[in-house]
Amino acid sequence: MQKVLEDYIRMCYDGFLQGWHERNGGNLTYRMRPEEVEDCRSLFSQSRHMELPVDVSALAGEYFISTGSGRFMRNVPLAPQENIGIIRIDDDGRGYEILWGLENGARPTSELPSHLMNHIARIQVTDGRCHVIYHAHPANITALSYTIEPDARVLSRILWQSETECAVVFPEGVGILDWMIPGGTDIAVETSRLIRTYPAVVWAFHGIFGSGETFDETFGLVHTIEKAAEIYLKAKGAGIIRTISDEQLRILAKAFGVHINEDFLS
Ligand code: 2HA
Ligand code: ZN
Repeated sequence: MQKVLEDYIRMCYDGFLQGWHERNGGNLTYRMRPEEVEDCRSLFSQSRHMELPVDVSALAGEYFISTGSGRFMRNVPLAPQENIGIIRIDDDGRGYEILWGLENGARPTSELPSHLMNHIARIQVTDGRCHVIYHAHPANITALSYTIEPDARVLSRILWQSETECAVVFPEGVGILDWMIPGGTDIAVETSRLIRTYPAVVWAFHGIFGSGETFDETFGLVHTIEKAAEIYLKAKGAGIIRTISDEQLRILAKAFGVHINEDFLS
C-alpha cells in the first residue's frame, strides 16, 4: 500500500486505541503532497461529484484524504476503501470529485466544511506547511470544557500549568469555541477564525480540532493537550495547592526558544 495511506490509516487507528473515536466520532483530513498524489494515481478509478456548502476556491485542485461520514475509525484498517477516500477539490472551489475509496456510496466526513476551512486558515498562517486537520473526542479535554467559561486564556493557562512540555508544544495556546451545532457552515466559519491564532481549538462539550504539518505532529499535539487535561482533572480532584508560575513559563519558553503568548501571562 502507498506510504501516505499507511500513515493515514495508522493515525486513524491510533486515535481509536486512545479511546477518542467512539462509534463514528471524529474525522481526519490530509492535504496530499504532489508526489503522494502521483503515488496514488493508479488507484483513481471512479469519479463521483459532490457539492460543497462553502467556497473553498483557495484549495482549488488540491487532493485530500478524508474519513467517511458515518464511518468508524475502528474499521479503517480493516477496509480502508470503504471507510476513507481521496477527493480532488474542483477548480472553482464549489465541490469535489471522489476519486478513490468511500465505497458503497459513502461520503467524506460531515465535518468536511470545518476541515477545509481550517486547512485554508492554517495554510495561510503557516506559509503552506499545514497538511493535517484532525477532529477527535478525547474524554478529558471535553470534560474540562464543562469546568471553565469558553475562554482561550483560561484554558491555555490551565493546560500550560498541567504539564511542563505544554508551553513548548503549543506556545500560542489553545482556542475554545462555545457549544454550537456540529457539521455545518457556521461552526466551520467560527472554528477557522480561531484556528488562525491557535494550532488547536476545543469544541465545548464535544471534542477538539488539531492541525499540523505531519501526522505525528498533529496526533502529538492532540495527545499532549488531552494528557494535560487529564492531569489537570486528576490534580483538581485531589486538590491543587501549587502550580507552574508565569515566571517559570517565561523561563521555559526562553530555554526552548519559543514565543509564548504573552497576552495569556500576567
Ligand atoms: O464524525 O465527530 O463532529 C462525527 C463527528 C461529528
Ligand atoms: Zn465530533
